[in-house]
Amino acid sequence: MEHGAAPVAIAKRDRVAVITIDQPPVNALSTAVRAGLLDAVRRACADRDADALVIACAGKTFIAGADLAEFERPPEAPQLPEVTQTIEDCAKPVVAALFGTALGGGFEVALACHYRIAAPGARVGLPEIKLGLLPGAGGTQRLPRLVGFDRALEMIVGGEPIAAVDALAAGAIDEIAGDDLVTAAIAAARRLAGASLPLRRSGALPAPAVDQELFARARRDAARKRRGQRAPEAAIDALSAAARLPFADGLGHERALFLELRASDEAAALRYAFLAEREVAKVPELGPEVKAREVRRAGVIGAGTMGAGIAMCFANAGIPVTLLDVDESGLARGIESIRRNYAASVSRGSLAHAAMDARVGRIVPTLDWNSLRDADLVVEAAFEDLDVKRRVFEALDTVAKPGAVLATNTSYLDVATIAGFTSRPQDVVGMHFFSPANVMRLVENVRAPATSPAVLATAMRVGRALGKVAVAVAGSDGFVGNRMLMQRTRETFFLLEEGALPQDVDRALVEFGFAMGPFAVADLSGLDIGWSNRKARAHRRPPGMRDCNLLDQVCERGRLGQKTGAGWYRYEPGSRSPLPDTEIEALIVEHSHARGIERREISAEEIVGRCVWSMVNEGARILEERVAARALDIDMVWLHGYGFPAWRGGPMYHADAVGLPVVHDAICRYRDRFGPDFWTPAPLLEELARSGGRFTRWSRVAATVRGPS
Ligand code: T1G
Repeated sequence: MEHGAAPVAIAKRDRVAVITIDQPPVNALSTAVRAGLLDAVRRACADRDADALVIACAGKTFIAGADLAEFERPPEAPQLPEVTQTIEDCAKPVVAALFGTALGGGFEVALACHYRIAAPGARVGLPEIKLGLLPGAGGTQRLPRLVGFDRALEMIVGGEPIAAVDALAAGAIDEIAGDDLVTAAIAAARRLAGASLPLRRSGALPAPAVDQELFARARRDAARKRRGQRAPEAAIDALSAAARLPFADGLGHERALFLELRASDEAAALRYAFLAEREVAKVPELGPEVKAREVRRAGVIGAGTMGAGIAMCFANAGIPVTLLDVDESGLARGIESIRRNYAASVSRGSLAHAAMDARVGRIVPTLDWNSLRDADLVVEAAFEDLDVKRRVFEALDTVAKPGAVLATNTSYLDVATIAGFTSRPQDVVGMHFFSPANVMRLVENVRAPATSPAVLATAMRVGRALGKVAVAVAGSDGFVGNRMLMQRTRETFFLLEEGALPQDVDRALVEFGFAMGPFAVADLSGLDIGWSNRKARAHRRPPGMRDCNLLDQVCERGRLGQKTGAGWYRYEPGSRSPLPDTEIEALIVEHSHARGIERREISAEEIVGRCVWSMVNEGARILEERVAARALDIDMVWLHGYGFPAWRGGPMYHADAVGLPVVHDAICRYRDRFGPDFWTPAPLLEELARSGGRFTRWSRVAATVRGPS
């Protein structure tokens, strides 16, 4: 589209007015697009030489929704409901030509049209819930009239787009086109104009009969799955209004709920998270001159849980991968776990059998190091021991081709040291995946001092190609995620010895919004991981510094979590539900007594405060030390790797939203109570709290994603 050109154009074909929106990158419904579309529809409706209208888009997708950039200011006229109502009321047939992703307001425009035709690969949906919103231009009123309330609840409260073929089966669209979508849309418009097909206005259709119990069930589900979030409840409210109220009243009810959510902190945080997920891919230090290397073939060393999961990531992305292990039975176990994983997806219906075969076919198991000769990138996922890493990278250095990127999946060891085991440290980078690697979306890409910009750029691009949220960080003990996690873990143990129990800490953090509490998560992944880490780090603890060894005591009793039937909780045979255990309570109370600690009632507020602010304070240090360049890098690590609630934006965004002076004061109170060892405010936090600054607006490079207003 020519710069400054109107984003909406009309062209007549065969007496059909074809209205084309052209607003890269995703034809978002900016004020200019809404105004242009409204004007075009009005003109075409009044045009004697046009018998029908087609609404189409140029570029890579049909309208992908409202323009999120406009949400920082009050809604401007014309508002979308005026546009959709004008389309629906048009006396001439209006056909929507859908391709790419017709989402949110874009799909609401389509629902207001009299006929929807889609390209075979199109996807349609109302994902507003993921942005803390609900459809605000008729989606909750028109969709159930087309697909029924069951499906409408699933699409709106679930927020997942559906494929064209499913949308056709559900009645959300009317036809799937062949190759030429716009021509097929014009043909449909002509048919409608020729009155050979009934003109259907979705708003005029009767709302299907529905048992209100359906909405009650949906509310219970939302309260369980989306605790603390307002949007799901509001969406269900709007849908139940569609069942009870006349169309126009339902629209009014929907709009009022939409405007309430539009102004909410939850929506602002989710918008930040959406834009930050895109911004995190743009690493400030990697200018356009830095070219990533091509990765057509990959290698993975180590067929254990992580290695097998990483190999699946490459296979899922269509990249052939050689999976090497030094142990034949280990390799066999790895391949077997991969097959089992895919078979489970096939039996759940989330993967076709043919796709499973194709993916398994892309993974080539081997015991022969020479098989890695052709790999453009190799990820090492061997046992977390420096000596093992040395042997692996020395061997890899002899077989990998020049220019290959050598990545290590270490989660705690120093990437620079590992790079030093090779003759090409500039080609070594950390790619820290999270377990299960084929599920967790986060990859921390760790640059060591010698890592070349092209190698970091390659790791970033591969991360995106694997469908991951790749975050560039610098080497540091625990990188970003684990470094902050260590602060929280420390506080959770101190809280136990001061008066809390595992279920108290977990309940408080779950109420705060985490999917699971730290003690339940530890039991799930196995306490021996944390225990061996504690032992490996014992020599680093300064003498006299407060330490709590409750984890050691629990593990020494053979309680390693779910896999041993007991850890911080006990588990009934075959059950994963954590049950408070009197044996653990007795152990903790005895421990406090032995330490001369008088146990006290600890509020959920204190539990959350100490767990979250200890992380935020460390996050400030991470920014000061350039381990992360921006607050959004830290927030994306925690949203996509550690289950921080997205509707709070991330730890750094959350601190900004609460107010840094408040956070600073809380940390000072903890310092005064527990001492400066762990609770000295980071200089950056002090400076920003004093100057009225914000983490999300602070970075050594200009901030591009706005924090809380
Ligand atoms: N508004 C503004 N910018 C947007 C945008 C939007 N809705 N969607 C994407 N972008 C930008 C994005 O930031 C990036 O910018 C570029 O487009 C490419 O995006 C009234 C209120 C469409 C599936 O939730 O899910 O309608 O980084 O990297 O992987 O009821 O973007 O290049 O500068 O993601 O190909 C509902 C959101 C809005 C859809 C494309 N709509 N978008 O994915 O590219 S609420 C959504 C997406 C609403 C109404 C309500 C995806 C995509 P930059 P990308 P992609």
